[in-house]
Amino acid sequence: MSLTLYSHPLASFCHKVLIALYENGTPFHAETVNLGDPGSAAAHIERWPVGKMPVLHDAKAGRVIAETSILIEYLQEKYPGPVRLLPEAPDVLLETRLWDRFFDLYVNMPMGKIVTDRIRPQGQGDPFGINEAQATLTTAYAMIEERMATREWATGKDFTLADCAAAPALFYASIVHPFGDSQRHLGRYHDRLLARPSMKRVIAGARPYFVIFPYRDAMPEHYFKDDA
Ligand SMILES: N[C@@H](CCC(=O)N[C@@H](CS)C(=O)NCC(=O)O)C(=O)O
Repeated sequence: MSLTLYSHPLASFCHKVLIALYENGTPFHAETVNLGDPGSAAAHIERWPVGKMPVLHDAKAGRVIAETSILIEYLQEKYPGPVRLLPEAPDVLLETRLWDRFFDLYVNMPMGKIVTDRIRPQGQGDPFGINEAQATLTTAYAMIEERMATREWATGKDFTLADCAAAPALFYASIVHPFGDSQRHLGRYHDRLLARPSMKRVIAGARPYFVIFPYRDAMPEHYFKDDA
């Protein structure tokens, strides 16, 4: 098998790429990176010195590819499947890239800030940064609510890279910063993302690790069950 994905089953950015791989039935081998283990962390830094996950190794091409959006574009280019995640039409492609950036930067990142603040050493939390992250999520939710009033997926009728980014970002964000009761379009979009078979498969792989999720106490109980 040519492709190895170095990732962690709980990590939202890893989920984004797993969704892309599952959507197209792309064969790959998953290797778990444990940044808490010095050996595993050192090996990962060797692959990609900034230490972020996921990273893809393509043995056939003899190269390492990092950054989720680039990685999904690489998969489409080199290992295409039935689901075209980066649309062909230039205007839709631009829209897809914009909303991919949006979900990464204004949903996934602030969500991650809130989650990781909980596991900082005692007295070293960042309340100012957390307030900023909460405010960013509030703004992002309002924008998604408006957008999803007229769309099935983030850029229209087709599932794209932007939805790969949205699914894990909104899954965890909805736990740490719940949607407003009136945000029905956002809620329904989230439901559609969770019902997507690729996302169901990602959740099934993450489920055994939910017990170590820092906001485990805020996670709806049904996520711990097989049919979630
Ligand atoms: N911009 C990066 C973000 C990747 C990222 O932040 N991954 C998280 C896991 S969800 C990570 O590696 N965290 C470990 C760390 O920051 O030490 C991408 O799209 O690949």
